[in-house]
Amino acid sequence: MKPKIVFSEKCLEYGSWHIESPGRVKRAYEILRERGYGFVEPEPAREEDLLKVHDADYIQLLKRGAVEDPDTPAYENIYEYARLSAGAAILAAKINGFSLMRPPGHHAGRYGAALGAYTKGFCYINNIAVAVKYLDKPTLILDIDGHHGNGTQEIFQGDPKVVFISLHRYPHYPGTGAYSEENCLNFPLPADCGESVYLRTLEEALRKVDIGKVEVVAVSAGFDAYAGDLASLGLTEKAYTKIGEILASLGKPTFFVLEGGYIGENVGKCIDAMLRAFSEHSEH
Ligand code: Q9C
Ligand code: ZN
Repeated sequence: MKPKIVFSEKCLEYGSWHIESPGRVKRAYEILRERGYGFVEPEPAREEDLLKVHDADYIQLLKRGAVEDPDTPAYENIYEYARLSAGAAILAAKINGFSLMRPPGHHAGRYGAALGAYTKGFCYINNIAVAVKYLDKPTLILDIDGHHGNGTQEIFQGDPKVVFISLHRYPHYPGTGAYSEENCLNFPLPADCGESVYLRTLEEALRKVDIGKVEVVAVSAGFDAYAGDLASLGLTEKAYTKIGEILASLGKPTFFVLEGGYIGENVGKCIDAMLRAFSEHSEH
């Protein structure tokens, strides 16, 4: 059975001028609806769930909207939108689904902008981190967004329950992820490296993980490594099909949280490619 999509139209209410636009998610939603996916509505995360990941003072600033940076605007009610996106990640974790929500999260660190970056890269709350802390199980976080998941690394570095793998374009925003540190395994890749380099690197990365100790796989599912997108590594749908097969071969409960990917048509097609391959190759 294909994973369910966690989605609320509320996430389309703000920011139509920004590259991290409602249109990208709306288009992806339409494609997945046409292709027969089932949908479930999220609820906002509770503040206590956010506080397992973020500093209380940062959450207060977010409530007041005092978190603007050059990439990441202080939209009206952004706290509520961010809380709903985090709640959707929690629901995806509970049902092994795919959270198709915005804003994204993997550049948000404990105090806002993570690991020395100047901006939060369109992120407010680290959604996948909230979901992983909620489950509180030994987890492999695989970040396939084309940018380094610097916020996720900052939050989980040194955490014995978590292994974090990120494949990303380098040098590129946010500037981190050039090398591995402790439980955070980073695989910097040159622009437009292409699918065979990417998939070889992913398999090498997964070989480094003691998979017997992993109980959950959490995928930071960004699609801006797609050819021509913001962090292009030259991938196409075919690569996401292979990623879905590789994830299925791990044989673990798996959930997905949308990160970047700015060409909505591609985002929808790649989600379908990945989830279809994942479900077809998973044992029932
Ligand atoms: N303003 C995600 O894909 N670009 N974020 C910085 C200088 C930031 C990407 C360019 C890209 C952030 C979730
Ligand atoms: Zn990205």
